Amino acid sequence: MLPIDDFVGITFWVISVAMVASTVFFLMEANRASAKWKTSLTVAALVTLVAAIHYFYMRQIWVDTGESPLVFRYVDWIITVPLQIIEFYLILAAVGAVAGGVFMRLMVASFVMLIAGYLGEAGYVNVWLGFVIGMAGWIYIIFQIFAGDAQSRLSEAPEGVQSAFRTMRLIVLVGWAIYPLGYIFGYIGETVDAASLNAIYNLADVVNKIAFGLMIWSAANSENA
Ligand SMILES: *C/C=C(C)/C=C/C=C(C)/C=C/C1=C(C)CCCC1(C)C
Repeated sequence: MLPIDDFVGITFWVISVAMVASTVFFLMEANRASAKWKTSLTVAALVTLVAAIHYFYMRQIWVDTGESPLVFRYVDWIITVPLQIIEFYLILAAVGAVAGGVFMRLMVASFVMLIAGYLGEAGYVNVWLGFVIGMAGWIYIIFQIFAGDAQSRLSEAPEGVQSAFRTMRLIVLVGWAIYPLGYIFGYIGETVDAASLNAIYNLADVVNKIAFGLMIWSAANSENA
C-alpha cells in the first residue's frame, strides 16, 4: 500500500499515471499530425510509454523497501535518452539539415554519461568520479547541440523547426541539469538521501519526458504544412 505521508511514493504514482496519459495523447496526435511530424510524435509516445512501465515498478520498489529503484531508473534512462537523441535527429532530418556524425557523437556521449552515473550510484566506482565523468558526457552533448554541426545547419530549416530545435536544446541544458542536482543532493551527505534523490529525479522526468514531448507537439502544430 501507498502510505498517505509518503510524498516520494505519491510522486511515483502520479507520474506513472501522467506518463500513461501522455502516451495516449501523443499517439492520438501523431495520427492527426502532418506526415513529417508523425514519427517524432510516435517517438515522444514511446519515451513516455517506456517511462510509464518503469514508473510502476519503481513505485513498488520505493513503497516496499524505501530504497532507490536504481536498476529500473537507469534501464529507463538508457532506453529513453537515446530515443530523445533520435528526436533531435528527426527534427533536423525533417528538413534535410542533418549530419550523421552529430547523431553518433550524441549517442556515444549519452551512453558515457549514463553508464558513469550508474557506476557511481551503484558503488562500482567512487561516487564523485562517476559524477565527473557523467558531467563530461553531458557538457559534450551541450557543446554539440549549441556549437556543433547541428547548429550550423539549422539556419537552412523553416522557422517552426528552428524554434522546436532551440526549445529542445534548452531542455537539454536546463531540464537535464535537474538530474545532476538530484545526484548531488542524494550523495552529498554522510548517508544517501534517497528521498531527495528520487523526488528530484522524478521532477526531472516530468520536465524532460512530458514537457519535451509537448514541445514536439507544439512544433508540429505551429507548422502550417
Ligand atoms: C528521460 C530521462 C532522461 C532525459 C535522463 C537524463 C539523465 C541525465 C541527463 C543524467 C545526468 C547525470 C549527470 C550529468 C552527471 C552524473 C549523473 C547523472 C547520470 C545523473
